[in-house]
Amino acid sequence: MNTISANDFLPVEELRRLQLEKLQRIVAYEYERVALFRRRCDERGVKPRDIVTLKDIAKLPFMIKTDLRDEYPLGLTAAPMEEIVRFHCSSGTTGKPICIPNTAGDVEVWAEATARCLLMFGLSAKDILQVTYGYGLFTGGLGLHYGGEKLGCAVLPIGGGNTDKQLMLMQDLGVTAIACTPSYFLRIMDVAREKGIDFRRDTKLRHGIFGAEPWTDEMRAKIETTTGIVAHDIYGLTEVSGPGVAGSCPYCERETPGLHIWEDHYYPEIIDPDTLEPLPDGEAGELVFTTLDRFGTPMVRYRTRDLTRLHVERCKCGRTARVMDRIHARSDDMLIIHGVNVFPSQVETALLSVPEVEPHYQIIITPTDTLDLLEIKVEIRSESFSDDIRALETLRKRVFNAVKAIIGVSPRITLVEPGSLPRSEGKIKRVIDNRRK
Ligand code: DLL
Repeated sequence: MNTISANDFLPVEELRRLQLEKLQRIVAYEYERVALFRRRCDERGVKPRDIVTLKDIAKLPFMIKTDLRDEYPLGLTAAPMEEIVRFHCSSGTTGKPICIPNTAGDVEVWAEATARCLLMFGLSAKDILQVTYGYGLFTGGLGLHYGGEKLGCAVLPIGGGNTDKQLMLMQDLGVTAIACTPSYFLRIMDVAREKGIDFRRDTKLRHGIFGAEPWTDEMRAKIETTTGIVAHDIYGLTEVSGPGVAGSCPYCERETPGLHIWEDHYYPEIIDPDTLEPLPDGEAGELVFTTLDRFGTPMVRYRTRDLTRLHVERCKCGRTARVMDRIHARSDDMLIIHGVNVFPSQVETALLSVPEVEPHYQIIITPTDTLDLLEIKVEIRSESFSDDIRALETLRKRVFNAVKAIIGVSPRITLVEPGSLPRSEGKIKRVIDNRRK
């Protein structure tokens, strides 16, 4: 057994004991250092000493994304700045991002969790790992980078874009594994086809490490049959660390392989998103995490909004970490486009910054063979409506820039006549996501 994965196989009782110890430690730490958490615990009349069993976690308050936005930038930071070594950020529900400071220990635990995924996928120090996730505030690039290095892989930190160069280096260096969003890999497959590159014949690629956005079993099958690689699913979120919180088990005998959650670091619960009551293993609901080993910004009962189910039965591979279903849906309105988290409210904020357009708009996402198309239809104000094509094109570009600056994804902007978009007397349907059909 590799020392990185020693905790994968802990007997269940030992794992539960370890989790309880760590839970008690992190709750006491958070209570002492984070005012919002302390206030919410006090309002419920719960003290750290009330956490006597793992079930007592249900006494604690939840955290949600808007808490991170409201406490932006550092209100939930528990460690002093001299212990913080890195910030990561992710989209908030409006223009401001959420900000997660990490200590050196947090980065180390996260690298270990990601390395455990890679090891389970079948990678080793012999592999060359091309990291095509974005480097920077997004956790994908640096997360896979540190995880790959921890396992001893030779990491190629190329980041996203420049598909020709991706393929050239993949071939020249004999890359054996690539980590990127599944949608970007489809783009790589397309460019390879145009260039006459056959993955089986012309590359050494064997593993794809895909995540950051939902992807279907059909897409997995298409990738595997076209390229001959094994497509692994890696899951995670910025608030809890980044990629590597869970990974799909290649030994799983289900048709759709489940993902082991590294529960010695990230304690999972499933709750009913309406009643907020905990649900037993086997029932579908919203995934909630408590970070057991993070000290920069610990999260206690963080509501991910991702919908899934924890399996009742243990996995055949012998790992005791519980398994969850792949994530296909969320309980909020967050959209993931090209791996980037986008809230409709951000689009609205951007549109409202352009005085010539009305706050009547529609967001339409359409799958294509490669990257999904994000179209925003927006009505022009009647005073600004004209037949002057040049003026309209200038306005379209301004709207494009305003939206791109906030959401970070390039939309196709379609300006439409005043009054032409549907109106509603009830709840208006602004998002048409054709990927869900
Ligand atoms: O997407 C971290 C990540 C990077 C995961 C690279 C995997 C690979 P955020 O930007 O904070 O972090 O977005 C987190 O993305 O709550 C899910 O809704 C979605 N998501 C992440 N991984 C998967 C996956 C990164 N494998 C949000 N399948 C999460 C489905 C995923 N959805």
